[in-house]
Amino acid sequence: MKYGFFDDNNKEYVITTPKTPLPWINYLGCKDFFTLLSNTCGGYTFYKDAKLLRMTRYRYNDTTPDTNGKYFYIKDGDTIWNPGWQPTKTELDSYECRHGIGYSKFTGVKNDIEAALVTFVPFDDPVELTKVTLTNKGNTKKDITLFSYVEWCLWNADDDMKNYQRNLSIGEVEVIDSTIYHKTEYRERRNHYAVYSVNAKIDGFETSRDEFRGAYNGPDKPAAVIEGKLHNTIASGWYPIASHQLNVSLNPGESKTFVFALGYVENAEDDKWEKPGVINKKKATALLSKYQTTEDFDKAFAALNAYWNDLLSKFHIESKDEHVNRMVNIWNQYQCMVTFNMSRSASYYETGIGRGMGFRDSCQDLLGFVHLIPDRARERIIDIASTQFQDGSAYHQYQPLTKKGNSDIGSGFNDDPLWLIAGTSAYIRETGDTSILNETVPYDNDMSVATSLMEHLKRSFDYIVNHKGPHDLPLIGRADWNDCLNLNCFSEHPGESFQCFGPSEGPVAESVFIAGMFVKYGREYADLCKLMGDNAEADRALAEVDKMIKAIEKDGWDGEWFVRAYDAYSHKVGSKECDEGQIYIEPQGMCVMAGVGVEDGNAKKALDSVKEKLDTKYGVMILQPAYTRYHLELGEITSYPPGYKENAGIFCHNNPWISIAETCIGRGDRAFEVYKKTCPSYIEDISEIHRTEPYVYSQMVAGADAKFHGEAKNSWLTGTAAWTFTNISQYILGIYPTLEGLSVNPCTPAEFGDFNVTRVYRGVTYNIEIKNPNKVQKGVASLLVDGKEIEGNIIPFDGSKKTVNVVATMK
Ligand code: BGC
Ligand code: IFM
Repeated sequence: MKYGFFDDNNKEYVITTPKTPLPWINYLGCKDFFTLLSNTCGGYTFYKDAKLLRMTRYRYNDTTPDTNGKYFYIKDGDTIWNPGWQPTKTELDSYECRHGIGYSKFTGVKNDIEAALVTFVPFDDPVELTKVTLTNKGNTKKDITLFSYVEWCLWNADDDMKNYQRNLSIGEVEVIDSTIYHKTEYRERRNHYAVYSVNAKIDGFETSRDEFRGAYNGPDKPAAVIEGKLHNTIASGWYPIASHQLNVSLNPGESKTFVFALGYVENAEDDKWEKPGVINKKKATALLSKYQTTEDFDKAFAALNAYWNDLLSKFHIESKDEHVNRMVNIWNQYQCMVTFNMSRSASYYETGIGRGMGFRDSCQDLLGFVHLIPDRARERIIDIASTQFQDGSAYHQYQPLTKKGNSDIGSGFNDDPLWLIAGTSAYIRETGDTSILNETVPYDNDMSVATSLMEHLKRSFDYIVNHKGPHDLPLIGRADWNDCLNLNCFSEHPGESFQCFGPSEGPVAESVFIAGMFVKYGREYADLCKLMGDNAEADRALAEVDKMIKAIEKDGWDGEWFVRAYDAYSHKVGSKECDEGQIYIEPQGMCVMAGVGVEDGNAKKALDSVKEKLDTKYGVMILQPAYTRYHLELGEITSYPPGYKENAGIFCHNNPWISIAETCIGRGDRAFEVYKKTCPSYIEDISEIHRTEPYVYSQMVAGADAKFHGEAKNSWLTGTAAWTFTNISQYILGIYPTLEGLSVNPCTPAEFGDFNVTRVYRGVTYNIEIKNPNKVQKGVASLLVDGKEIEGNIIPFDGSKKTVNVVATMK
């Protein structure tokens, strides 16, 4: 069952009922100012950091879900309603929500009044703009009242939820003409405030939530809206809000348009006060003056669309598969941008107050983002590397505003260092910009101990070399990619997941997954060394990689698949010797992607085992059989009920690893089968089972052991976005950036047919035509570059050209 449809021409998903199984959201904002916005107008806004600079309030675990947002109420006689249905939930005569790329549109109709909202964040200003157009579709004159509504968050979203004894006394607002200022905390050391304004003379305002709603009403029955009149109260403490009242008369067929602006303003220290105690509002006035008319709004909206069209044109496919076209050209790339911006901080499943930027997460997000805006990827790599420790290990997370490592979580996840190599290598393969390797980058943000980025990568590499266990495999530390595989955490408090009460790094527990990573990214590190002319270091690295391959072959192979790990007692994890958790997905994907077992047939065996033991119709599960009880020696992974999350859920993130691994052994049919199973567009028809948004990936789909097999959770902020884009664009479609130039080597299903890709690479546009006359799955018979046949798959980069025309014919 569907709750809407894709409108590919407009790059939108059109939701046709507000009653989606879960809130289906969109992200507004490209850089610093962000809004999460659901299909019923729920959500919140923040500047840079969802924890520290939260502008509007959201309510977690609320009994009526998703009832705080930026709402517009309309009072039409005795009827009060919202164009996005929530929070009054007055039945609408018609409803539509269009989530587009960086914007959303809502159209609600009730009793002949149509209210159309368009909302977005211009790409270069910290402001959310909403154009509200009210139209009288009937035959009689209408006198209605429009009310806006936002509830301010008192900036630090964490404190805002907990520190009532203080917070209920600190709220401060000011109203000048049609602009409502939220000034809470400005009087101390803060330098920022928020504004909510409309480009028309208002008929009233409200800044006290209790006045607006009535002390015991919910947002569905606000007393002032029912009364039809705001009380012009200036809030003092309690719960400050911002609401405008506009009385609107509409003749039959007439429309009126208003532009609302919700902005963030930051004053420099010496520019904070106009006179003692009076906030300097110059910047706010300047910001708002840019968006005073419908024309201003339309111009900024057109600029945003042009910006996105340009970004998305960097990779464009035309094939006969509409799902692939749509996901590759629009939604997958869009989600990559969102994950790049948010890491794992703010979604409808991440509160924005817990995790900030993940070290491994952000490094992986780069893989799907780097082709879009390489300069931002460059800056991000430096930020991430700046949180690394001198021994090569890393803070697991850092805060987006301060860019400092999060010491509450600390370090000890032994895969983290290698992801820095992965991200940097992807950046250099994309851009050819080796100057980044010479950048001076601090450790733990301390410039006095800075080195080149290249040295950071060496320390990443050597962290693994220097932390091996009894089988010469990498020590796992607190966990590897699988945060919940806590082999050194003998928790005395089993309920308290993720807290490592034992030693953070035991000398015994080892990870075959990190071993696979080391082979893959160790080779990429060696390639970078060679590129920088350090052949001796490259040889040393490759020798270490060889040792690791031998260790995997000796103790990381279980006969039919790769072992997952060794626990702190040196017992195998993910082996046929185990009662539960006999096979895990991660080492099968990572080791084969690294090329381990490809020659001797073990790769094929491992992937066949994955198909036989882990596959379901909704995707490949992370492990089987599911753990039915808590295992102290395995940690949090066994705390989940069978079929959920890391305990045998379908973790979408590592499905593309299997798909990529299949392309490494040339099985395009199977690679694509795996791709399809979790691909949102392919499963749109089962939205009632899947439940999360059909236009983006979710982190997890419940596995075969779960009660709700096929139900997804945790949409948007997942490494799945970057890895599926990497998989489809670089491995299945086969357009892979190497250090020397673009490689063309597709691995598609036999029936996929011919296709064309436009790829902007280092400023050059490649028009690539791929023909598959004999319906093979892999192998390029001839590669014509601007009419000339070349040897091999790599088109040597030539920056003097503007466009390059390529014809690849498969065998
Ligand atoms: C996992 C969660 C786990 C968390 C630990 C995440 O990466 O997906 O399942 O609870 O780490 O806090
Ligand atoms: O690898 C992690 C990631 O860092 C956060 N989400 C879950 C993954 C698997 O545990």
